[in-house]
Amino acid sequence: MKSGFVAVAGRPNVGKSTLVNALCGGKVAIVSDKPQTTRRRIFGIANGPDHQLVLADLPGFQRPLDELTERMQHTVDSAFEEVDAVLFVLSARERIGAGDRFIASRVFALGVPVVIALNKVDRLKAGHIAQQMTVASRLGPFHALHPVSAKTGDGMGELRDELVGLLPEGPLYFPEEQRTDLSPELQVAELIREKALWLTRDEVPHAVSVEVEEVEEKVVRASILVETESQKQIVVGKGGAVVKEIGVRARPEIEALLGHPVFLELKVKVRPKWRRDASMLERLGL
Ligand SMILES: Nc1nc2c(ncn2[C@@H]2O[C@H](COP(=O)(O)OP(=O)(O)O)[C@@H](O)[C@H]2O)c(=O)[nH]1
Ligand SMILES: [Mg+2]
Repeated sequence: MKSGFVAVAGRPNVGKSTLVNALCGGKVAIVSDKPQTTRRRIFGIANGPDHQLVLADLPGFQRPLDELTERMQHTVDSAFEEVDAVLFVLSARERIGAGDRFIASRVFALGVPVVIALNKVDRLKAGHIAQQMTVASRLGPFHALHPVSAKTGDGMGELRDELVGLLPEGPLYFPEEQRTDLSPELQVAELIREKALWLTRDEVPHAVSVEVEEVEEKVVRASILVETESQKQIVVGKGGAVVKEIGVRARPEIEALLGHPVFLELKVKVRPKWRRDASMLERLGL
């Protein structure tokens, strides 16, 4: 039995969470086109007949701006302390530049094998992919470099085999049927937040958090927290249209997660400066 931990690093939006989901064969981490979607460390667990690969999906490296981002950066730093390998994700669709080199300087200093995944190669021309692979290969002494598409699944089998090959002999860290370390309540909260992220923009996504109050047999009660009255108006929408749409999109996924139908009761609440409030962050599990 081979088992171990692999930290996932890379700039915001390169597809880290999408990759973790693809490797785990199901949704463990929420995905959006907004930066800072991933706020906490999430373990995605990929089980095979002879292995357990635990992937740590992480917030992006960033300069801390407030208590929330400070905690996020601490999460990232401590996650790298004891891993068997790093999966360094790049986007083939964007220029590989200073942001990637900054992360490279950190991951190549860890002293564990670094596997580079050049993601988002779907619909890119072979020449363009080759060019990006050359640029990627200059980032540091990588162990392997895989062009992949987390979206189409292209190259993912090879990437998974590569990572499993780097794991030591070890025990099962999680029960085989478990795909993430998040509690059902936190998974529900994340699913709701994902829908809120897709339906809002500008500063609103950064100001949104979700607190699940109750997961009962038939009812899930949750609050969407924002920082100001005007953000609340946006998230509620005209005649409640936006919060309703969040519910319409989140409910089927919550039902799939819990395995039964539920009534989803969503409220939108103003919690001024929750991102700077240590006790609020504790309550949200951040
Ligand atoms: N075309 C394409 N888009 C992708 C791929 N992987 C992720 N994305 C998109 O990139 C955006 C950011 O993905 P996400 O996983 O949240 O990135 P993260 O911030 O690195 O975790 C989302 O809109 C994804 O749908 C891919 O392989 N191909
Ligand atoms: Mg993410």
